[in-house]
Amino acid sequence: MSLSAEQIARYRRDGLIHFSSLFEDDEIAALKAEQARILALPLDSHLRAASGEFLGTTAMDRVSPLYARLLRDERLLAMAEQLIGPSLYCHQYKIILKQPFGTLSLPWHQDFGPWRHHDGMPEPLAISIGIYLDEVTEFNGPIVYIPGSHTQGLLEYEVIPVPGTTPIPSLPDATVTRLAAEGGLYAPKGPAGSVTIFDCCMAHASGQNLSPQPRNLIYLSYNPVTNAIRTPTRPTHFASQDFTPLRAAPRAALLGAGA
Ligand SMILES: O=C(O)CCC(=O)C(=O)O
Repeated sequence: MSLSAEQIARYRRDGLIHFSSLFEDDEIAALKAEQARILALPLDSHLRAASGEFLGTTAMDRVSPLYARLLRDERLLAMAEQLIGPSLYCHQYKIILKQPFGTLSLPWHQDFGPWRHHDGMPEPLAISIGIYLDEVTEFNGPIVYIPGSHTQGLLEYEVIPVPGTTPIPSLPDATVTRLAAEGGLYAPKGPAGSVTIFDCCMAHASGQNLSPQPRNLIYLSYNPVTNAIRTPTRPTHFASQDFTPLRAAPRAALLGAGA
């Protein structure tokens, strides 16, 4: 799958692009079944709140051939290469779980904040791709973005603790107020299988899931090998140190070889 010139121009302007139903129902069903299997494994790479609430998991490619293939899926990798160039590796791979009536909320931040602060990523060249495992509605804690905020580069931040994960360099209210006055707020909603691609300097946040429905999302973050992290301080399941470039696998391969 490749992006049109118009889509690329929109991405450069807004810092994100959203596709409804990019993945088929059978692909999402397989990824959800495999997610349940991964979450049942006793792994240090899981993310949990002190209360025991399950918040997510990371580095799924280490324990799941299906999730390893997803990283190489030509639909994702081809679009990423159009946007940030060839020779990409995966810096971070995670599933964020928003349980029904769950407490997880994420403060306003740019992904490049933690990647620079904790991992020593040199330049803000990476992108993230969110894949919806569930329908995302206004009720179950959608991510809220500020279109155009990526053009500001890395903004001044305050590092604040967040349950279940490493502290997040977060944007002060005054910064968010200014950015939102310029770009507005945008929360892409859509069925399972939808995909949002966003720049690592995009300001975003999300609130709690108020609904009885889960909101589980896969995130994979591609970074050029030439921009590999220099001074990692976190375990590798938060910030990979395998800088081998990913080679695209055909779409049919995703479900072709079993879990
Ligand atoms: O899934 C979400 O609601 C937000 C996740 C996020 O912003 C992050 O993990 O950096």
